[in-house]
Amino acid sequence: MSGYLGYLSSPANDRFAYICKDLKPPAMNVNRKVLTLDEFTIQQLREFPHATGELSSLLRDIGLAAKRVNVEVNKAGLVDILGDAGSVNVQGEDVKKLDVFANDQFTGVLRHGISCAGVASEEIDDFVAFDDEVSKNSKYVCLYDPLDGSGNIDVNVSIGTIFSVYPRLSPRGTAVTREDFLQPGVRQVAAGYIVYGSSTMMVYGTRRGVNGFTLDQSIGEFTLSHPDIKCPEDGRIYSVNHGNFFQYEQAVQDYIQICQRKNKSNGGPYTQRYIGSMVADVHRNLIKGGIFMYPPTIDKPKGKLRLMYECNPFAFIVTIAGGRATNGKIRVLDVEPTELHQRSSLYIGSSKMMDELETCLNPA
Ligand code: AHM
Ligand code: MG
Repeated sequence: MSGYLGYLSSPANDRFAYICKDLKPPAMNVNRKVLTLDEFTIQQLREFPHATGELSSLLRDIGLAAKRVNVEVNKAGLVDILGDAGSVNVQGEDVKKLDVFANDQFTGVLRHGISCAGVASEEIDDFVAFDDEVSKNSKYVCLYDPLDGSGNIDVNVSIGTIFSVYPRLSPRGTAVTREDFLQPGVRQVAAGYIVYGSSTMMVYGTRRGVNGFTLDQSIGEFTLSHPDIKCPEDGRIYSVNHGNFFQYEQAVQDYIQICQRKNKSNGGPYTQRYIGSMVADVHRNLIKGGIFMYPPTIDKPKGKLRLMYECNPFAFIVTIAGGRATNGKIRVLDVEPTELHQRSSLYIGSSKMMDELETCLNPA
C-alpha cells in the first residue's frame, strides 16, 4: 500500500483500501483568487472521467445549506428584535431555534438533492431514510452535527457545522439501513466542516486532500482560499477544558503539565487556547499546529463528543492533512461504531504533539 493511502489504512482496515486504490495526491493547479466551491468540485470531477459527479453534487448541496445557515447565524444577535425561539415573529412565522433551523436546512437540501440516500444528525434520534426513487438510488449517506457549539450562539462566539459522507452498504434502489450509518470512520469518502466565525469558511477533505473555502459575501459564494491544507507536523497550542483538570486521568494530567512546563529550551512555550467550539478550536490547530483534547472525565467517563458526528469527520480531515487522531487507545477512524449517538474521547492534532501525548497515555 502506498504512503498516501497509508494515511488512512491500518492492518485492520486494509479491506477498505479499495475505495481509494486509484487515487493519487492532487496536482493542484488552480487560480485561488477566483475558483468557487462549485468550480473547484467540477474541476476535480473532470480529472476523473468515470466519476458520476454524485459526491461533487452532495458537497455543493452542503455548501448551499451552509450559506442559508450563515445568514441566520449572522442574525442571532437580533433575536430580541426578531423574536425568541419558540415565538412567532412579526411576519407571523414561527421562530425556530438555530440548531433546529440548521438541521432542517441540511436535511432539506440533501433530501432534495440527487446524491444522498439518507441522513443521520446529532439533532435527530434515529437515521432518516429518504424514500423517493432518486434518493433510494443514490450512492451516499451523510451524517452531521448541524450546529456544533450552539451554547456559544448567545455570545457571538464562533460555531460550526460538521459533516461526514459514507458510501452506502445496502444495494441501490432500496431504503438505507442502520448498517449504512454505523461504519467505521476509515470508510468515509469525504468529511468537512463550516465555521461561522469572523469569516465563514467551509473546509472539506477527500482522500485527494483538504481544501478550505471562504465565503465571499459580495458574490455569495465559497471561494478557494486555503488550497491543499496540511496540518503542521508540530505546534505550540494545546486545547483542553482546564476546568475539568482534576477529573482527568493521571496520564492526561501529566501531559497537560508537560505542556505547561514547555519553555524555550524544550520546544515551548506552549499556549493554551480553548474556545469551547470544537470546530473553531480544531480549525485553528489544523492551520497553526496544535493538539485538541476532550478526555474522559469522572462525570463523562466515555467522553463528551459524539463519535459519528464530531470525532470521525475531524479524524478524517486531520489525518488526510497529515495529523493524527486517537481515542486514547486506538485510531478514532478504526473504532467500530455500535450506536449512532455514541460518545468518544478524542485527542487530535499535529503528529509530534500526538507522539508526546501518547508517551503519557501508553507508556512503554
Ligand atoms: P454540543 O454538540 O452540545 O455543541 O457540544 C460539543 C461542544 C464542542 O464544540 C466543544 O469542544 C465542547 O462541546 C465543549 O465542551 P465543554 O464546555 O465541556 O468543554
Ligand atoms: Mg456537537
